[in-house]
Amino acid sequence: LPGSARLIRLPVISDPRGDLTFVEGGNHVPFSIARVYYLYNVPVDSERGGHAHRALQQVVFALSGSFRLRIDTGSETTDYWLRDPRQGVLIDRLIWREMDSFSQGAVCMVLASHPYDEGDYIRDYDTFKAAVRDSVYP
Ligand code: T46
Repeated sequence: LPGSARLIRLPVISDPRGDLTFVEGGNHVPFSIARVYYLYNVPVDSERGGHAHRALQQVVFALSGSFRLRIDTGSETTDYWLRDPRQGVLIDRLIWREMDSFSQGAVCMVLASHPYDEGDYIRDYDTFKAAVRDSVYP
């Protein structure tokens, strides 16, 4: 749903050789995956995000290490401390997100529903709030 975020759990196949997790677009994530990107070598005091998207849906994972993902719907804020590579946060469109407190060596992987498009970003918080209002009361 637009304006919502929730945890997604991926399957894990464990045997004495280790763990294997997989993700299928349209199955474990509710969109077909058009893009994958990852953040790494992130300084501990770095802050990333600070924007929303008009159309993009994404799922954010900590493949290694940990970080905080702050989700802001415009009316409430939820912190997710991501540290389990099986568990991601599905971020629908029109959600403000901020990321910080990256542990040393953290790797954040993101699955995205569309290719990169700067025009899809809302980088101003008041514009974000107005877009949320317009989507709730069109
Ligand atoms: C998001 C959070 C979780 C590209 O050229 N292609 C890409 O696919 C991406 C993601 C970024 N870029 C360029 C755009 C900027 O010049 O890389 C530069 C850094 O991107 P940005 O400042 O947006 O990075 P973050 O970590 O603040 O945000 C990113 C995503 O952009 C955003 O969609 O939800 O990760």
